[in-house]
Amino acid sequence: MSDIKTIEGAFISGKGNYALVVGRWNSFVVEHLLQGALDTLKRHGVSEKNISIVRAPGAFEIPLVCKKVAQKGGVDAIIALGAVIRGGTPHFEYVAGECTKGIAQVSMEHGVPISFGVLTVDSIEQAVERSGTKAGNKGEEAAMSAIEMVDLIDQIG
Ligand code: INI
Repeated sequence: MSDIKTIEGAFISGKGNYALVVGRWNSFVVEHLLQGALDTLKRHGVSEKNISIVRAPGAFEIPLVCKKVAQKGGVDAIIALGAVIRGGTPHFEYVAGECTKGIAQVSMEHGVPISFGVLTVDSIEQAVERSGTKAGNKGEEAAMSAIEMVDLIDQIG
């Protein structure tokens, strides 16, 4: 047996208050991410009264919405959901880059875990694959990571 103390998050039933910040763009994909995240939270015992959904116009706005939610308080983790799909112009790079950077910045600034369930993909096909078909569901993965982080942060104290 080892004497090393290991701290790791468990998937404790029902723990924590969660906000899902959801971009409206590409809703045909994002709504599946949202359903996956909600299903995962509920199957891990999180009560509906401890879940809120906040809609943002697009991925570019997600970081500011996360910041306002974090500032208001009362949430243990935020789950950011959206889909940025590459088009024929550099627009994709700016939106995906700012969204990713902004989310990381807000999480560090406020000490609130924000899980990254924003798809950044080259095609609609890749987006569909990652929203509940052959490559899983990024919304579910983001919800799992949020549940784990809530418990981990609680244990670290
Ligand atoms: N927003 C997205 O969430 N996904 C996209 O693929 C996307 N594209 O491709 O343009 C997108 N753009 C909108 C952006 O997030 C802002 O809402 C908009 O620029 C207004 O600020």
